[in-house]
Amino acid sequence: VEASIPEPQRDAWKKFQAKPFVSKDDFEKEVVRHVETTLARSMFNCDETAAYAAASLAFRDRLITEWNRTQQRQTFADTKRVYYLSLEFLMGRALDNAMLNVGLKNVAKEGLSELGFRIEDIINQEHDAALGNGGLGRLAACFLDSMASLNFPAWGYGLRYKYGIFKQEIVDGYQVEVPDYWLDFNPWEFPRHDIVVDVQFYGGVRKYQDEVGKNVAVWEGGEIVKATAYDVPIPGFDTPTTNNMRLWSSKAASGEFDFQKFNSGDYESSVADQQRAETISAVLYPNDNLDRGKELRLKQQYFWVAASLYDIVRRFKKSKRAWSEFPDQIAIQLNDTHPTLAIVELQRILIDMEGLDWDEAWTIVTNTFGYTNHTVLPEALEKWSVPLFQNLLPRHLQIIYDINMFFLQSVERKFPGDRDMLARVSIIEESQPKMVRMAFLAIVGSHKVNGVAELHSDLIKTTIFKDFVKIFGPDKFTNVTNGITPRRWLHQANPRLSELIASKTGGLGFLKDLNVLNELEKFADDKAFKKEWAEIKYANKVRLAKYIKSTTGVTVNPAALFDIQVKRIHEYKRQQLNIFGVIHRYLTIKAMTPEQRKKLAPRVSIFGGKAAPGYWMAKTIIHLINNVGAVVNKDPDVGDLLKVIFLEDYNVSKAEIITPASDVSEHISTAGTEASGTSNMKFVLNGGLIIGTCDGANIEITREIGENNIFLFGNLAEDVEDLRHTHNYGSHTLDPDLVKVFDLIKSNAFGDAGAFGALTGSIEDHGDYYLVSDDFHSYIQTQTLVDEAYKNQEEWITKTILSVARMGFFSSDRCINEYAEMIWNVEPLPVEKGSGLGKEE
Ligand code: GP0
Repeated sequence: VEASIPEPQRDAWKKFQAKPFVSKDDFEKEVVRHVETTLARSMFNCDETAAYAAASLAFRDRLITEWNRTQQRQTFADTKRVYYLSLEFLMGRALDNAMLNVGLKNVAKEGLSELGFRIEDIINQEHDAALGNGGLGRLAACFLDSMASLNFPAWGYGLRYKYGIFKQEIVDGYQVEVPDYWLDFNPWEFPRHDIVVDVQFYGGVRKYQDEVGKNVAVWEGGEIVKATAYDVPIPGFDTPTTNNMRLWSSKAASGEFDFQKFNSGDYESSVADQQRAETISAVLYPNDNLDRGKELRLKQQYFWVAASLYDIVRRFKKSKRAWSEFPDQIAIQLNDTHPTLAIVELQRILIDMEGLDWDEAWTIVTNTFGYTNHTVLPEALEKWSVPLFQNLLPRHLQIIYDINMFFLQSVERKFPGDRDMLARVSIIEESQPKMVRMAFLAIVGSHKVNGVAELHSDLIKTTIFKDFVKIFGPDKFTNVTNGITPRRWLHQANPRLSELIASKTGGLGFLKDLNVLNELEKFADDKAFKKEWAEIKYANKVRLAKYIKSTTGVTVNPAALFDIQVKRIHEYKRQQLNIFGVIHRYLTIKAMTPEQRKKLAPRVSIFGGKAAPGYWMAKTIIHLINNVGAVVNKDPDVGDLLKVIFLEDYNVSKAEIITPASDVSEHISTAGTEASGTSNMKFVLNGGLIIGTCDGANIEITREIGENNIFLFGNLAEDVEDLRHTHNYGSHTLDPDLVKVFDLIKSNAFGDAGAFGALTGSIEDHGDYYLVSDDFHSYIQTQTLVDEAYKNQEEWITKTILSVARMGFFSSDRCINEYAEMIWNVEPLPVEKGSGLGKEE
């Protein structure tokens, strides 16, 4: 309150209020000002980096003005807010997105051109903000875009990693990891040195009864780490709403005990304390769909959760409402189990700090949280050892035990005498050592649990969370099928397609209501339209071909069929199936007569994706892909008929070039393993067909676009268990075509076969857990259908148009509306249009 300017002086403030630029001249003025003052340069030493910096600062000023207004508007309206807690936000680049969302990209383009720069070159200066591993982190980024675009009062909370996901280099066919130091120059964040939260670790708990006989627990001792807030503005598309992503950065608490050490001559150890504290937010763990149980990771989780909740509670307390109104004002969504400690932390704040009764507090807690599950893979389900917890967060462990006790008592009442049930659902696993099962804690502490595609949401109810459906009833479990933001994944990544669609559907409205794409159905057989459509695809392929040439040196023919699989490298995602298929194609081509070869559609198989540094098998797959490429790409018998490319360092900005250039893309996980997939949606939305298994969102994509427009293959999820059983206990004969592929590998055709022994062995000798052999025949057959279909370009183009026309459902706007209605119970805060928005559509 003291910081607020008194009424009589506010006129001066209003008079000199910052005004966001709208015109080209004003933009140029801002750029020049930033070059000449903020950056201390001039027209005589302004390179592209400086121009990028200045252009970004100009847009940042604009965003922050709207950010301020949005925050004031939301505070004033005092309606319910959403907090999206995610340990990953895979944002990619911000400048292009900001320009498009505020509708000033053309202004910037002309302005930059008058100042002597090409906008593409400037955009390309930006370092990706890569604070995520893959789908989960990118989903969080798409959700932020949608929440802002739909005017929801919503914040993202995350960690400000000094190092995002590593940069991948390929050296002699092997993946090498290089640290990604991205904060060198980051104009998109605002350090809030005034917003600092103390976070406690270690120590012990003292319990006593106060004068009135109430049990009191005091967590004391241990050490304090400071969390500083860094804010990143999130602009909505075609709306002034600019939301906030708040990322926390760690620092040692300087003060008494530091000072003591210093005075006692222990300077070195106080510096070491500082460094140890900074380690907390230093690096993103590079695992996708895998839990490693490292202590530092648990420290990260609590650090981020404690700071975020302190911030949320502080904001709530300013409103002076009763605690019981907390869930009416606040919805917190847990992106996977990583932030599950928030449940425990809120309970702790309410009972230990604010003096509420357990039951009263617990009602508030459970009504506040929702939990999103992203996987059924057992190796990805988080568990933390009890001794580790005991040491790091002693009070939280006690509260977890209490939560578990009350929960198990309620189960006992519902299912008297069912000891097995109690053991199965206990939040504490009775292993050696005991483990805290985070997913169970998340379920017990939330009012809704959702999966991310229909099949996945059904699977969690019938497998890993089956007992909880019996306990809480089926209504606690729901589905929100994932989506993607059409702003980044169509408008930004594929501007020409976006423009063509706009010209036929009456403007850019489809970017706000993706179902408008439906209007394209009537052009599916329109000659002229199809021609333009095909030209755009071709141009996007030319762009990718150039990129391939410049990064790998390999020349690919843009008229060939581009077959793309880009995602994290994982056995369950089955890049090995793809590369074995490629080898099979290679064998087929080699056996063909020149006449037969003429009839085959030339193909470029493109791979990209990172392997977790400790995931040996995934690295072996990358190695094999590269070695196959090295042989195939220079085989004169093959020529243009087959090229195999591995694109280094797949990330968001590269995805923006790759996605629009596919003819087919591969989404071929073992049925039942990929929770949703989201790149499948991106590819179809950009006019590519997909080859996929009946898994994740592929199933819903098929339902929407029609089964004639997708190449489905492989065993079904319901048969996977039996097949695995047969592999292990019955007879397991490999597919004969796959045997030929293995024979070629073993003949050292792709370098020393010893390097790939573990990979072929996992299929031949170790049960083929991911059903590569079982699906191989069906996969090869389907690839042949793709070849055939591609020859009929007229039909192919029609299929792609119809598919795009039917993709409206997969907008992340639809997801956010579903979350808002079914889980958060929040309303958007509408804004009058035109307040400071750009003039472009
Ligand atoms: C799921 F469990 N996902 C995990 C994880 O640790 N990391 C991750 O990215 C992904 C799923 O694999 C997904 O199917 C899904 O679409 C995404 O989370 C978002 O829900 C990959 O696309």
